[in-house]
Amino acid sequence: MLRSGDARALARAISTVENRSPGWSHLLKSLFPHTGKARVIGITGAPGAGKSTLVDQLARLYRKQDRSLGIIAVDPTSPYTGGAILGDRIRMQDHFADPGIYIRSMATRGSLGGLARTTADVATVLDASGRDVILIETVGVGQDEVDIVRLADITILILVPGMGDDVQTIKAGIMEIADIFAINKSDRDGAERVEREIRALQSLATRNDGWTPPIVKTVASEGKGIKELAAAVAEYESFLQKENRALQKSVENWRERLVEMLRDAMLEKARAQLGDGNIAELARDVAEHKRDPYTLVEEIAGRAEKPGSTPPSGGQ
Ligand SMILES: Nc1nc2c(ncn2[C@@H]2O[C@H](COP(=O)(O)OP(=O)(O)OP(=O)(O)O)[C@@H](O)[C@H]2O)c(=O)[nH]1
Ligand SMILES: [Mg+2]
Repeated sequence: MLRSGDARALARAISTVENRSPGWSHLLKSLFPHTGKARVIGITGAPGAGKSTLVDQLARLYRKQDRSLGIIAVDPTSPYTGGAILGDRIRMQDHFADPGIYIRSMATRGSLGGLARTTADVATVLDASGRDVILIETVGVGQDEVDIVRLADITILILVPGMGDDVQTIKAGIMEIADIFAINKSDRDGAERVEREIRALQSLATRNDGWTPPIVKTVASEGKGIKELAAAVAEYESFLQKENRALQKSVENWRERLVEMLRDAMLEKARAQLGDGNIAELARDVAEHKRDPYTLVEEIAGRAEKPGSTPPSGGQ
């Protein structure tokens, strides 16, 4: 059902992994062999940069090429634009009647298992359902967002003119992650300046893979520059196809994600050993110097390895 692209089956599967309902891990295990075919495009940028508008335009273009889409909007409610989800809904309403597009908003910060992991799992479900392209919209600021970007085969970083020294303040990490720059709201003054700043930064450091991220000017609200942006995406796609780069990138992404998944799993085991009350008790012991934290952590980690063991007791 899911793999035939049925929208209701898809919604059910996504809810299952999102809420960690019974069977979620079995579901993901059975879906994984059917993944890896979708092209995952991350679209990131400051609140209000025009991410949703751009996603909407890209979606339109890809639909014209008869490619099916999954769209994940990660945490679109920012403190700056409170009504963003509603706005997104209205804007994307055109697509609602189109079974070739499935849109999911993930609005809860600190959702079960962490935002990045849940987003990864939702993307897995969409991929297995046979979507050709998955667009992930995320505000590019925190660590979670950087992690989400790691899911993507291709990352588009949106900058807008008139944000002063925006480019300088963008974290180096985010800058490195951008495969393509879009200067949106290019109908405003200052687009050239932003472009010059990006070029200046690019001249300072070359990427290991030798790719120089192209810079595309867009006016998403008017649909301008979208074709050029899609062309830049296609160009990067063909760059990735050469010399096994797609696989290399995927290996790098999985290295991070595996560590992340392991950390979560280990922590869950340790937590199960402890219980919430107990950790407060132990924290008190350490604060009062009744115990040293190094031995304590070794003990807990050791116990988590052996199922059925008892949690360490509080101090005397
Ligand atoms: N002038 C101008 N306005 C634009 C352009 N693109 C988007 N906008 C407007 O900018 C506002 C924010 O656009 P969104 O697409 O919601 O931005 P966003 O980055 O998704 O916002 P959040 O999800 O809240 O972070 C909307 O009012 C858009 O109509 C553009 O190219 N030029
Ligand atoms: Mg948005």
